[in-house]
Amino acid sequence: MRQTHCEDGTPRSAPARVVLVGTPNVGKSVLFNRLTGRYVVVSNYPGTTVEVTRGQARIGDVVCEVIDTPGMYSLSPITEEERVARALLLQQQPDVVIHVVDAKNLGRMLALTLQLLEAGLPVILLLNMMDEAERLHLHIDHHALAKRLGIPVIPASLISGRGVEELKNIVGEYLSNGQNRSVSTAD
Ligand SMILES: Nc1nc2c(ncn2[C@@H]2O[C@H](COP(=O)(O)OP(=O)(O)OP(=O)(O)O)[C@@H](O)[C@H]2O)c(=O)[nH]1
Ligand SMILES: [Mg+2]
Repeated sequence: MRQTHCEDGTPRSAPARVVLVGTPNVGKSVLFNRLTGRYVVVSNYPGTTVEVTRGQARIGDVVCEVIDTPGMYSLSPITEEERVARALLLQQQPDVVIHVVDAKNLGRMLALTLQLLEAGLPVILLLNMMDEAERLHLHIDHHALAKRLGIPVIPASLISGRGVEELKNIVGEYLSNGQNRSVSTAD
């Protein structure tokens, strides 16, 4: 648990928060379903018609809230969906941000990873759709990429569950090490 504040300013404990981000159609919702249990809430983000799905997960010893965000291409929002995703990232102090990308189009997707890092967010990069990338004989040196970016980079194929256990282990480490971590909320 960590301290946040209620609307009247009094402190309260809130569950750790894991936010899933990425462009449309990369597998965020498949990951959400793999991480969360039965208690899933879908609601419109306040003041918008954009739906946000939240669920609970137990990762390691920590019970956390997982938030599935609408697809976004950039932290500089153009669409209402992107504005909501940006607000979820910058105003809700995530403990972990999982950037899900399509490994087949990695080059195009890393710009958002860099923006997330520049915003000071605790990012883990998940290279999804490795099954398709491998079918195309694409080789990705994820160790070198992790070194260059300075964050964990995990190859995965969420549709079959590949990479999910490794991801959970790393998220668990972030959650147990970063209980009092404060994240830049600069807008
Ligand atoms: N081949 C393959 N397909 C996958 C994998 N992961 C997800 N998919 C498929 O990719 C499609 C998109 O997955 P979603 O989870 O809906 O993607 P999303 O990121 O939530 O998309 P938006 O909600 O539109 O932003 C679905 O048809 C999935 O079945 C994977 O590892 N391999
Ligand atoms: Mg989705």
